[in-house]
Amino acid sequence: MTDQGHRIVKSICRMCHGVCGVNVHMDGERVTKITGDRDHPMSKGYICSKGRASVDLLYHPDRLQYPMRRKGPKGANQWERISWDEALDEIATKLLAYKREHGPQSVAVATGTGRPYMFMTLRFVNAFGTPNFVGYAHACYLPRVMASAVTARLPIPVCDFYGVGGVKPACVLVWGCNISETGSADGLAGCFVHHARRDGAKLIVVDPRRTQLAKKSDVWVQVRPGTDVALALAMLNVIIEEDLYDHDFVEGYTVGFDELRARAAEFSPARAAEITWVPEQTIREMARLYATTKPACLLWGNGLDQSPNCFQTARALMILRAVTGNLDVPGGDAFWVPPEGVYQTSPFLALENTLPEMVAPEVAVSKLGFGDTFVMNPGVRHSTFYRAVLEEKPYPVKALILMGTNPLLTASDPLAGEEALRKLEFTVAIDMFMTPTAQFADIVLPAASWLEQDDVADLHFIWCVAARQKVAQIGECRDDKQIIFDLARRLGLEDCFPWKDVREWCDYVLAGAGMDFEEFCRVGLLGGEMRYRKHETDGFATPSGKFEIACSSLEGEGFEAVPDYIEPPESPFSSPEVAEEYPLIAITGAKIEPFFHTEFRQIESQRRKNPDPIVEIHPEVAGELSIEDGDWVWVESPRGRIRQRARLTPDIDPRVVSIQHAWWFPEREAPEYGWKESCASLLLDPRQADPIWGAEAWKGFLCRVYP
Ligand SMILES: Nc1nc2c(c(=O)[nH]1)N[C@H]1C(S)=C(S)[C@@H](COP(=O)(O)OP(=O)(O)OC[C@H]3O[C@@H](n4cnc5c(=O)[nH]c(N)nc54)[C@H](O)[C@@H]3O)O[C@H]1N2
Ligand SMILES: Nc1nc2c(c(=O)[nH]1)N[C@H]1C(S)=C(S)[C@@H](COP(=O)(O)OP(=O)(O)OC[C@H]3O[C@@H](n4cnc5c(=O)[nH]c(N)nc54)[C@H](O)[C@@H]3O)O[C@H]1N2
Ligand code: SF4
Ligand SMILES: [Mo]
Repeated sequence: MTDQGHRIVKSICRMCHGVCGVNVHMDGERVTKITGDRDHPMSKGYICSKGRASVDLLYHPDRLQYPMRRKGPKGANQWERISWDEALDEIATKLLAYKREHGPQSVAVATGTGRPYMFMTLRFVNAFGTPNFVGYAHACYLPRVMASAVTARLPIPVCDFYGVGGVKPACVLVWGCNISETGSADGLAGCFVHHARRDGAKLIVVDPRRTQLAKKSDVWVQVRPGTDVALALAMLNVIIEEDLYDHDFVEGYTVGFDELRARAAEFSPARAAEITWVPEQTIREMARLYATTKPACLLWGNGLDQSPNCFQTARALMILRAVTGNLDVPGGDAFWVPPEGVYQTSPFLALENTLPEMVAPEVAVSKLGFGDTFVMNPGVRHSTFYRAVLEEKPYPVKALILMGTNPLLTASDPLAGEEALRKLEFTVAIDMFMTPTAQFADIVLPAASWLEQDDVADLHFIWCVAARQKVAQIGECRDDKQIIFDLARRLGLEDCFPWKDVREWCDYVLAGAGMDFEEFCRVGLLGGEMRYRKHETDGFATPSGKFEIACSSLEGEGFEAVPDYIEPPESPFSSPEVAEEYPLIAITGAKIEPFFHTEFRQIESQRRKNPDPIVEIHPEVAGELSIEDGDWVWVESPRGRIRQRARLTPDIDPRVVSIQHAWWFPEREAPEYGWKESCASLLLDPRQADPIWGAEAWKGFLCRVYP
């Protein structure tokens, strides 16, 4: 592949959650372009615009390149360059002093979405001894992981699009997931749904918006936001009444089917049609199509996570998979077998690796936390954290480490967040760019992008690990894993972090598989040996030994053992007085292809595709409100008001609007970069939460729109 200095390095993109195999084109030491790798089994050549823009990110002039210390007042954007040693020594000295004087819980760590170093962050938090791990566990993915865990004691099931068992899905039910824009949501490359469709699979899409996939579907189910569990229960009603369920699986491997039958009987398609706004006939049609087309897989997404029904919705979808006999069968929803001997670092598989071996029992996560009462959820919500800082209850919080997160733009209660950030004594931000949140830091550390990292990329619950290779070095940027090693050494935590550098760590991960990182880079990928229908030999590791349709751990905590529906607390039905003033249902944060949450707005190729924040609204409603396509409009909830541009589209329910999230304008003036103008966080209410999980209604609250 070498030709006058031109060479290609195989790697795994990480501009999103990253499963795409790519060719990194190098001219000498310089990365010139990224292309899809046709030979890669994870993505078969697919690449999106973000993947291609990796080069622009890598060499972006606004990248943070050196550690910096704040010199002026907080938020004045005055910084001085310092060395890594100075920065790390100062951080370690401060953290140790807080630990000594106020206990480890006075230091909190906040992380963003799952990133390659998540495992290390969890390990760090546990080793340091703080339970205060602030992040998006309440809003993203983990509820589905935990719902799978309490129901089946297995990792999250993943659609088996690959045909390793000799069969591919004949029906794909896509539920609250827009994988053609979100690319690789939840460890799966989006192209596979399109391939399945091309190969003739039936397609059902449950989404309040007519997405690209919905346009290609056999049945598009335009559900009212937040009511999915009622829809799932009505499907179960039809499936049970018409005897379309898998008797062998239900009788052999489950507990609680009778309770389910009784609950489903309460959700006739007629009743569910009133709740969900999905016509009765559509409910019957989707239930029959899904239950009778075998094998079927169910692709779920973030559309379910951010609702007061979040946890029970995920449970209900697990049950749908199980009673139709699609769990762990070829072409259905697989529980992948990870590659033999490879140390598991996917944070969700590795929860058990990170926690017990590290945590002193007296500081186990959530025992000392801030009083969030969501027993199933190990994370701390931002709103809870901000309140704890401001009120110093249940104890004072002194320091915060922000590891790759921009919560003022991506979590609720951002104005309280701003106050809390002003109040904290010491804040460290680790990021690739300066952000509105990082502006409140005392020390800022420059992080490496994926092209500057070596990694044994675990592809969530996919069947393989793949090599990501460091090909560049920008300024003094460091891989987050290395930053944690360097800090841990200074904090006396070498026992938990015995690795000198990232290479040594990668070798450790691979040792059980009998190779080192160098060899792994030559091999590129290590796959597991898939076994289907593992329950036939192993049963389920739940307390009952069965797949728990009626869930004993939920029942033990005083919750409904079988999924039930609750009306969202702010809705036309539960709060008609609010609906009078705020008549539209808002969903926020349907992800869009060019950006990753707050990221890439400074990259020209990406910004060009979506220069301004957009709210989608139906033309009929827009007409009544005298709003034209492209107009700047106010979007207001009982919490706040922002400005976005109206996009008129018939592809959304007239009673619903879809608001882009995470907006800021890096080109505008520091420290705020205009974030208070258009950011959806200002509209959210942390009190509208799932009683089991603490998920907030970021999809499905009330708003109004006006010129
Ligand atoms: N209203 C609303 N809000 C939402 C959502 C929604 O649907 N609606 N979605 C939510 C979801 S699902 C999630 S997961 C969260 C995500 O929330 P965040 O993770 O906070 O958002 P990002 O913008 O992805 O990342 C934050 C910062 O991390 C930096 N970063 C990126 N990669 C790295 C890295 O490798 N190392 C380091 N140190 N920094 C890095 C970026 O430059 C960026 O400044 O947002 C949530 N916010
Ligand atoms: N380009 C890009 N890719 C990303 C990200 C990104 O920011 N940009 N973020 C990454 C992250 S952290 C995540 S969590 C994933 C999320 O990726 P996905 O799982 O695809 O989730 P979303 O895009 O949040 O929402 C999916 C769909 O849910 C619909 N929806 C909204 N409310 C409801 C509801 O109440 N019920 C149902 N059934 N559907 C609803 C929305 O209209 C949307 O089309 O994407 C990842 N990939
Ligand atoms: S979908 Fe994600 S991993 Fe694939 S090319 Fe796009 S950004 Fe990279
Ligand atoms: Mo997410």
